[in-house]
Formats: sequence, structure tokens, C-alpha cells
Amino acid sequence: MITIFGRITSSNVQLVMWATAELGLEAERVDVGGKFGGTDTPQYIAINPNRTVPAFRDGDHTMYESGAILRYLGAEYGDEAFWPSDNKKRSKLDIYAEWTKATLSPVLTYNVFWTLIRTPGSERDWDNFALQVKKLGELMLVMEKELEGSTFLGSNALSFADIMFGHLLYRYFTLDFERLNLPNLQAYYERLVEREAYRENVMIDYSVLQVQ
Ligand SMILES: N[C@@H](CCC(=O)N[C@@H](CS)C(=O)NCC(=O)O)C(=O)O
Repeated sequence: MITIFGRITSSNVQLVMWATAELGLEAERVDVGGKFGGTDTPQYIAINPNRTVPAFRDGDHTMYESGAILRYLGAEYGDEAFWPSDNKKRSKLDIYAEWTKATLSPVLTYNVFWTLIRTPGSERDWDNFALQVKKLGELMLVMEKELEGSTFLGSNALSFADIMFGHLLYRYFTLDFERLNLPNLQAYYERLVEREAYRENVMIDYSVLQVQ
């Protein structure tokens, strides 16, 4: 039995939940973090010493770091499309996964999302926000080109790379800011929205996180 510790309003929890759902795994989620607390207990710290969410357990195997959990799930339970056994093939997909975590997410999550949702109005730096939105547009333009002619990232079937990148798109497309017109990206997002596992685990109302 898989247990995921973390509030569902956390995007990092959402990506792990979405992965388990796509892989057809039975997973129990326990509300931890944010208003639920619970990250400071010795039991929790033993699994995740950073006191952040998610934390993860599969039998007696425990982990933290959503990206590492995603790769574990892929290697353990993924089929050839989700987690190609060929290292070179898989590494091509991993470029998108790593790029999302290291390059896209800091801009989208920590700069754009946090400014609009998690920063008090009086503390919002709109000049910096405009710069970050411009940067975000440049990054998404990269993906617009990468998505040309393929249904999913680098492939015509969903893989771990789509989970890593795609889980951020709900926020990207629903936050209140001006986006570039990127038809390939828009169509890709619409394909994700068609998936029940995406709607149930990623399209989670974040208005509860809104700071005035
Ligand atoms: N790199 C970590 C980041 C973990 C992280 O920062 N999680 C945030 C939520 S997205 C958190 O725990 N915030 C505090 C809380 O929810 O109590 C991962 O991907 O798992």
C-alpha cells in the first residue's frame, strides 16, 4: 500500500498523486502540511527531514522529494511508455522533467504563483512580476516548439516527463496574468484536462491559499 503525506493544495503532492493515479496504483493520502501541520513530529521528520510535503511510503520504503518519488514510481510500476527501459530514450524525456523542476518551476511557482496568490497585496513587486512573466513566456516558448507535432512530450504516450511538466499547467492556465498565444501548449493542456486522473489530482482549487 502506498501512502502519500501532504495537503492536496501542494503542487508537489499533486504531481505524486497524479502519477499514482495514471499508474493505476492504490494510494492513500494523509493531510499534512499547511493548516494541517504534522510535519514537525519525530515520525514525519524520520521520513522527510525537511519538514515539507510530500513524504512517501511504499511498504517499508520511504522517500521525500517529489521528483525522486516520481522517478521511483516510474521505475517500479511504469510501463515502457511511462518509463522507457532504454536509458538513452528515457534520458531524452528526463530532460523535460529536470528542466521543469530546475528551470520552469522556480519562475512559475516561486515568482508568478507566489506573487499573485501567496504574497500580501502590499508586498507585491509588480516590476519584478512583469520581468518574471516575460521570462515565463520565453520558457513556455521553448515548450511550444518542443510540442510541435507530438501528442505528449517527446512521445505520443504519456510519460513521467508529462507528469512533471503538465502538473504545473493548471496553475499556468488559470492564474490571472497575460499569457502568450501558444497553440501547441494550449492543445497539450486540453489533452491533459481530458484525463480523469489530471482533473481529480491536479485541477485543485487554490483560492484557499490566496492571501489578500
Ligand atoms: N523540492 C521539494 C519541495 C517541497 C516543498 O517545498 N513543499 C511545500 C509545498 S509545495 C511545503 O512543504 N510547504 C510547507 C507546507 O505545506 O507545510 C519537493 O519537490 O518535494
